Amino acid sequence: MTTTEQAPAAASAPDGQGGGRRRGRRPLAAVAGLLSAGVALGGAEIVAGLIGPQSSPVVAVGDTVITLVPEPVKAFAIETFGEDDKTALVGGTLVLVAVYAAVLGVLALRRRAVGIGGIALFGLVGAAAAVTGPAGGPLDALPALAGALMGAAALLALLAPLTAPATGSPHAPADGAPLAERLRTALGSGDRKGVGLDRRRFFLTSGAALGAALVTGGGGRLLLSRFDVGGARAALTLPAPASPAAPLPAGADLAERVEGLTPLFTPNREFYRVDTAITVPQVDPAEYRLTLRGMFDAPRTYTLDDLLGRDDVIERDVTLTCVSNEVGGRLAGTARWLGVPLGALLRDNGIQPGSDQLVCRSVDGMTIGAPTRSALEVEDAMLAFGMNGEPLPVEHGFPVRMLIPGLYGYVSACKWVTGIEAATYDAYDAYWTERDWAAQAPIKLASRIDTPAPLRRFPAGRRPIAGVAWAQTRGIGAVEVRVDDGPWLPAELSPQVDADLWRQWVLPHDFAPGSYQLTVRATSADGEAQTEERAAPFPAGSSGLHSIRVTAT
Ligand SMILES: Nc1nc2c(c(=O)[nH]1)N[C@H]1C(S)=C(S)[C@@H](COP(=O)(O)O)O[C@H]1N2
Ligand SMILES: [Mo]
Repeated sequence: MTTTEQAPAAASAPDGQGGGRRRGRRPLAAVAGLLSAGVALGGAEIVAGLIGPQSSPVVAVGDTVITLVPEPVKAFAIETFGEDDKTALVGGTLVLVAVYAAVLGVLALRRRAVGIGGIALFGLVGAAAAVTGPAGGPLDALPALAGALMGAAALLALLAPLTAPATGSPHAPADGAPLAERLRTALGSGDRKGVGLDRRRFFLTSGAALGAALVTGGGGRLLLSRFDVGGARAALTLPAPASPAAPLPAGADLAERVEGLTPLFTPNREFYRVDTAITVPQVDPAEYRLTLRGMFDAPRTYTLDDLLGRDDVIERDVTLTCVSNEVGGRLAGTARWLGVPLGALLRDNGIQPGSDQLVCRSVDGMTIGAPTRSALEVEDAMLAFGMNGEPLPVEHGFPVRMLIPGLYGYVSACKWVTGIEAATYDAYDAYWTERDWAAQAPIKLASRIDTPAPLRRFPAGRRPIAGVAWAQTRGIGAVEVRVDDGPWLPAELSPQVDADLWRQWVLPHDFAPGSYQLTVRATSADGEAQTEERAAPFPAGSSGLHSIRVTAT
């Protein structure tokens, strides 16, 4: 494309010094760029609202970015922002988009083609991300493309008042003029005062663009909310377990008497969440299918009712842990889960002995590779549909997720699971394996101090040191605490009811005024002592003792 219109004065004053009436055009052009991006995003959202959530370029691009960002960046994001990693990613992406749009606006002031080209590129990236997404189809290109068109139109309309021809240059492009110029002229053919900068018209157009962006964006979100499955989830009735969880003795939860100690069960709303989904996948329970394939004699497909209606439903207390959990970290939680025993279901379908890996697929395209052997042999491995007495929360995998006690979530706990393929490790690398995390990863024995908090100052006197420790499938045998270089002192433990459930520990201690280093270590019920050796979460989970400094005053 060729250069489009340029006001004569501006041509000789490339830095915007073309006289008072034109001063401040660049900031306005940047605003024009921003508003055009808003119109593009809003326009895309409202079209996506008609087609479906998978077609929203905003979401699709975010998901693609998550898939593409290198592991160290992802690890940094999870470490730094924790649960808010996705908010941070969306925020960061929006900042980038804003900078891109503002720069485009300024460039387009002089060369419309650059602006239009930049927006087209923006649209193509969005369309490509949506079409190639896990639930994407050709139709899903529409929102991004429509949004780009609207954004381009907005840009031309917004720039027109900034580059109205100077006095004595009646503007009438010939039929052969570049398309962008003719479009611009058509869109910007308002009152021409013969000055280079028509602020009034710019602000009117800006107001219209902002309104359009907000209305289409909000409307799109509203339309998309009809895909939410919260209502269907609330309407779901869970079956009673054929095999209930082991009963907990009264007073089992030490947090009832120790302030600051993690409760035995993590409320669903506080349960940590780690996944790569920008928007939480919405799976309609009526449409839900779990398809088994691969190395089975007679693989079946199950509806949710098939699973809910089985007569072997189990209820178990299991602590789930993320491989990204640092020593002393919070990426672990406990729930009472309800579901179908995984081993029984696999055997029902005639799982073949040659399979050593189950490739679990979720609606969002995630693949999680779990060891077939653990799925068959770990007691309490299950396909869960209930969590702490409720249907699985949507963000924790509604309607069905997998759980294999003793394995980190990334190699066992596939959320929104819709496919289980019996395969081999040789034949397939799952998502995290491709990113160099260990293909197999048992949860490491760990203990954590919850109270006092690190670096806390508190009045001298007697107070409890307390926390949690876990060694799923084996159970915790003992927890000991050391104050500075003193002896290891045994802590009191919450009752052992299920080896897959963490144990709380508490040790009251008399603190004289001073500064102390507190360290905790656990021993599993089968006699393994927690290692002092430090390991980072990558590639197979952190290790080392949790040690904190506190001050009694
Ligand atoms: N579909 C899907 N399932 C997933 C993940 C994911 O990104 N997508 N993350 C896994 C990881 S790394 C962990 S630690 C657990 C976390 O489960 P939670 O979010 O319910 O705590 O889910 C696992 N299942
Ligand atoms: Mo994880």
